Amino acid sequence: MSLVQDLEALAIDIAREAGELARVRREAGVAIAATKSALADIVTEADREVEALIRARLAAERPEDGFLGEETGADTGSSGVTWVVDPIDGTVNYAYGIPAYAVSIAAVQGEPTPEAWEALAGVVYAPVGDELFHTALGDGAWLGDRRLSVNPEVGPAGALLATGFGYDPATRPGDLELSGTVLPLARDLRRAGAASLDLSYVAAGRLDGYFERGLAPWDLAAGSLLVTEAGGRFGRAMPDGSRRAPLVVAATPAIYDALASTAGLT
Ligand code: LIP
Repeated sequence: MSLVQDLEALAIDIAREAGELARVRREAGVAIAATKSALADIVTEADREVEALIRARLAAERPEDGFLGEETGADTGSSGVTWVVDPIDGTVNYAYGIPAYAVSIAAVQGEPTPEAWEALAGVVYAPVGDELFHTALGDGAWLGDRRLSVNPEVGPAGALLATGFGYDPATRPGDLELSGTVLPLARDLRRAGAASLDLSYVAAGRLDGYFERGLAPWDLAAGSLLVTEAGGRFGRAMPDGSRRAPLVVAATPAIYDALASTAGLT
């Protein structure tokens, strides 16, 4: 197997183990461990335990690699490969018992920032429903053993779009304004609460497009590769040079340009 296929296979194995741990902990009851950037930005004991499992497995299998995780931060490696990990994406869903959360693991090379990295492999695993979205650079995007493709066109009723809102209440007016600006393109909006699943759903054709401001690198690292490997387009930038949080847009090419320009992605 090639390097990217090896990285994908390792990510799949670890994501399955991590996802099962998250599912078992959820069934046993979830404790909020702390709040982070805002009152709504929580971390559970399971987030920490799952990230520790992922980190330990990666260190054992590929000790020279770097790591960037939502809960434990960054460690530089020497191999040029960095693992970008969200142990439980959709944390608030997870804490409330809404079965829409996923383990997101990506391997990137180069500087581990979304502006600079090249994504090599990515896995988004949703343990409830046992949905394993996975990809290796150049090998396409998959749900289990089914190859994925973005929707080739958008219906006459408009695009089915998804978005999300930041944890910081100060961002809400801008988020709502953005949603209102984009709404004329949409047949409807979905707000699932897990960016990695939103991006996976674009890749799978379950959504025509997705947009959100303020995502962290670990929210989008695996899902963005799934989108592009499924024939979709992905963009991330500071909208019109503003100082607001970076805007992410992902969509089928059938709606990408209209969505990106309407959302202000320069
Ligand atoms: C979440 C994202 C979601 C966004 C939330 C939060 P977390 O990540 O997946 O799309 O709207 O504000 O950033 O915190 O569950 O890992």
